[in-house]
Amino acid sequence: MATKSPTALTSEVMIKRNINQFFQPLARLAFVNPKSGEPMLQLLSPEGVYSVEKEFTRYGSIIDSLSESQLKTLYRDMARIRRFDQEAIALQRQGQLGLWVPAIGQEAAQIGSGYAVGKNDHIFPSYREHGVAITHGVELISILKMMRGVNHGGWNPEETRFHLYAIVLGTQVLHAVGYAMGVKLDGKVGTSNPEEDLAVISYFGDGATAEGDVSEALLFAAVNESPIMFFIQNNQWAISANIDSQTKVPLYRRGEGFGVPGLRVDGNDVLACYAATKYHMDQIRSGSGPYLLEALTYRIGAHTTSDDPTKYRSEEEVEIWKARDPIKRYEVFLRRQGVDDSFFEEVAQAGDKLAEEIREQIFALGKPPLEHIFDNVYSDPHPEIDKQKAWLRAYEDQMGSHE
Ligand SMILES: Cc1ncc(C[n+]2csc(CCOP(=O)(O)OP(=O)(O)O)c2C)c(N)n1
Ligand SMILES: [Mg+2]
Repeated sequence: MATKSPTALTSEVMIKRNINQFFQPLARLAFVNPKSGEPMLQLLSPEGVYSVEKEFTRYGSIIDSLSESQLKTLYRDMARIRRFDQEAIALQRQGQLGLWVPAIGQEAAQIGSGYAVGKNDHIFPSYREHGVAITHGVELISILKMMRGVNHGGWNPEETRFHLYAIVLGTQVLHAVGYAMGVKLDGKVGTSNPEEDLAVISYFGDGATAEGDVSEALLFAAVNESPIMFFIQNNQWAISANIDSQTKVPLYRRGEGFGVPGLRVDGNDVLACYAATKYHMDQIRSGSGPYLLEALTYRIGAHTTSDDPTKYRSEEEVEIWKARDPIKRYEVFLRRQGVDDSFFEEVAQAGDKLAEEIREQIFALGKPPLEHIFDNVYSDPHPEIDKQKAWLRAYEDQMGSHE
């Protein structure tokens, strides 16, 4: 990738103006302020300027090897997932979805890291990783089906290696470590054949780090030298609980006491997220043991469509993080690389088309057979479940609400 010299761009000037707000210290957020002095891998500044500090050369080399088409894909998919998110919020408001979990603001952390996960690797997400999902072939409508309640999971993890969403915080991290321990026992790590090796990555939030499951997972991974990456998306809020109430040290250091080293990455910098995930997943696959990445980012929207964040956080804080928008920042970078308007127009049009398709697909979904609620509770028939099924069937028949 050849870096071109900076050119004057209107959007860049606007971004710079906003950036001046960054440096107003937010006392409450002392150690999550990117200016706090904590080390952080950043390859793309908020102004969209690409540079690699000497100590981070190994990450820069990964970006240097990306083609123009790969660089464009990162943009295309960040824009795609944001548009999808906006449409999903609208669909929920129109009564088409029971709930929606927005990931706006976290696109770089998800698309960047997602594309760095290898073709044999397994991914254990929480419930907000829609961006990671699309980098591994999960169809967007599958995610919506689950949020509409027409099935229990949405996709087949055997096909995508992207496991089902976990709503109970931190549980997926233990599942992931268990899987990683199995991978090692199967001799699929450090075989010196990169085609064979595989690793595991688990995504979880800042709030989930306070769960006992996550501490247990870190310890099991460390003592068993399991091939797993712990990927924390620190969006700084766990519903209404701020990061201050979850930790006394920066989260990239959370694994240290267990023996799991870590790194903080600018979670709004798609190139840093890609490079760090790629570098450390490659290492893990070849037998280096577990590693932890903290992607420092921000949840721009509500926790879910059932939440009202204006009740617990200031507009000023949200504005500061909007100015660090991962997509806008990357657009400035691409334009500097010589990517012109026609590409961005094409992406915008693809977004309109996606919105239309998603609506058509949602409206075409029928109601699932009522029995499905009960069918997967136990592997064998159970008299109590049969009783409940019969009761619900009679109730629905009486109400005439389920054909
Ligand atoms: C064990 C458990 N406790 C509480 C909840 C309720 N809950 C759902 S999401 C959430 C906040 C999680 O925050 P974080 O881990 O930072 O992830 P984010 O939602 O910000 O992506 C809570 C408390 C839950 N799902 N599971
Ligand atoms: Mg959070």
